[in-house]
Amino acid sequence: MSDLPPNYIAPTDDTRTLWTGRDDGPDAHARRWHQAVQMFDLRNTLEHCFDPTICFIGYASDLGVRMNEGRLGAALGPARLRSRMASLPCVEGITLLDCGDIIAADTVLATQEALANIVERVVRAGALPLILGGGHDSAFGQFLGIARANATPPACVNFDAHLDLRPIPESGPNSGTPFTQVWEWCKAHSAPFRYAALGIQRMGNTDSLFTRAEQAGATLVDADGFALDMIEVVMEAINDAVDEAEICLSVDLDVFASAFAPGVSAPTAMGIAPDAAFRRVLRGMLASGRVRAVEIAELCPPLDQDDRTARLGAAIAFEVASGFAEAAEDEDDEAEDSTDSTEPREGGSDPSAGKGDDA
Ligand SMILES: [Mn+2]
Repeated sequence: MSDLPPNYIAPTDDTRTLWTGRDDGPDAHARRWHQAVQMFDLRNTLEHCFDPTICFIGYASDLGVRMNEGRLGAALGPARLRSRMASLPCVEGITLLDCGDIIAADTVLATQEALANIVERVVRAGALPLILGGGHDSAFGQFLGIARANATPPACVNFDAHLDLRPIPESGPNSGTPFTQVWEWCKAHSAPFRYAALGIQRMGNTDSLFTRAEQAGATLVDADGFALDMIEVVMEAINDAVDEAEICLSVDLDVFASAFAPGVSAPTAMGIAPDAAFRRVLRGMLASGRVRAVEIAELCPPLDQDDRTARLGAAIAFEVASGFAEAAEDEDDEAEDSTDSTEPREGGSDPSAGKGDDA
């Protein structure tokens, strides 16, 4: 394993202070994330995590947004997300580690490489990286980290108003090009490019970008796909796109309507709602047990209103933790079933959870 990148910042006292919130006492069933989360400095070796473990990694950079001529502020996203996650109730069986931040390097590519380094470490230790963004250029770093940790490159599933498949300009990659970088990486490594973009806006992308998506073999689900009577069709489309690969999952907060997510560089007037349809698709993917990393991208606190977008990002983090816990439990059950198959397999509390079993 290579050295830690110079733009890795281990958790500081300030990081710890962000995790402050309501305290209902030490009872295990009354605890909140700020009471459970441990600061972990990756200059120490992260030993193998036998319990389901989430490692928060801040991608405290909006360099890619700047290079994309977007509105700045996403570098402050990770700190805001930590504050808003602090009072979430603990999810049983999940260990939470805050591993600190990646800050902008001289270039977007160097920043992405630094993230990849950290993601690879965490994935190799058997934990789930939860990347707190930050410009969406993080997606290539996430992909690269998993691709290096595993034998086969993962599929990318991206909730986003935008395809993020723009040609890479002479100035280098930016927050609108991460999946072009993945595509090019796959070409260079003779690997299939597996990409599903969900919640895509017709008006958020030019015709030529849709043509590129077609050339890339991407699977697109537009915002209208997020209706309860469409879930099965959408899950099937995602399953086909993923094709049994492992998944790196992106939630770009601009996939949501600006009424829900005003605090992003590029708000979306007619974006999707964070409703049951969205949650079922998200849970379906987590239930597959194939999600190897998750990122919540593009939170821009200076543009937010009453922390609405930050709270939404935190709520998604909670969904991820809950879904991850259920998937881990299912895996345990399966392991037990293989030694003692007399017990019927328990379903989750969410009736949709089983639908994504082969996502
Ligand atoms: Mn994006």
